[in-house]
Amino acid sequence: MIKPNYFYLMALLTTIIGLLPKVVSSQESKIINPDNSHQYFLTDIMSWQEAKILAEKLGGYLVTINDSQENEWLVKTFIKQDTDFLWIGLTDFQEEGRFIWSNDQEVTYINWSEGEPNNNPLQGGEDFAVLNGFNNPFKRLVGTWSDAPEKARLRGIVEIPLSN
Ligand SMILES: [Ca+2]
Ligand SMILES: [Ca+2]
Repeated sequence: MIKPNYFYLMALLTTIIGLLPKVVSSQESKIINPDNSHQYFLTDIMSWQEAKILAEKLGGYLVTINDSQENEWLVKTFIKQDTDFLWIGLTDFQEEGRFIWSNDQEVTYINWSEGEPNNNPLQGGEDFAVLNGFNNPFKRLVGTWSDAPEKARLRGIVEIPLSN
């Protein structure tokens, strides 16, 4: 069942949460993926664009998922029972229907949910990809991807390659 007001409600809730003092920064808990030795962490709740800018400031990028192994590791590591969606680096913001990684890496693997990306017109279009968690309201399979609207406020997955 489609809930068109979901993202609006999430944005409202996020605004309220944003007014509360932050106790712990999620940036403090970076995790290393043994397959590629890259560091990953979750941002606080924010827009895709804000998460992208934060990732780049920290020497990384919004996660690029290059194969099924990386996708599975991300699910195992970052998806909890209450996770709805997490931002990933894929976007068709520049050209509708042509999804690219925001750091210009080649798209070598995709894992869209059935029926996605749908650029949902009820959301005013959708140009920013998410990794679906257990609590996603559209009942997408956990670990598959959907496109979501710019107005959504979510945590994002940042990937930082080794610097040495
Ligand atoms: Ca789109
Ligand atoms: Ca969608």
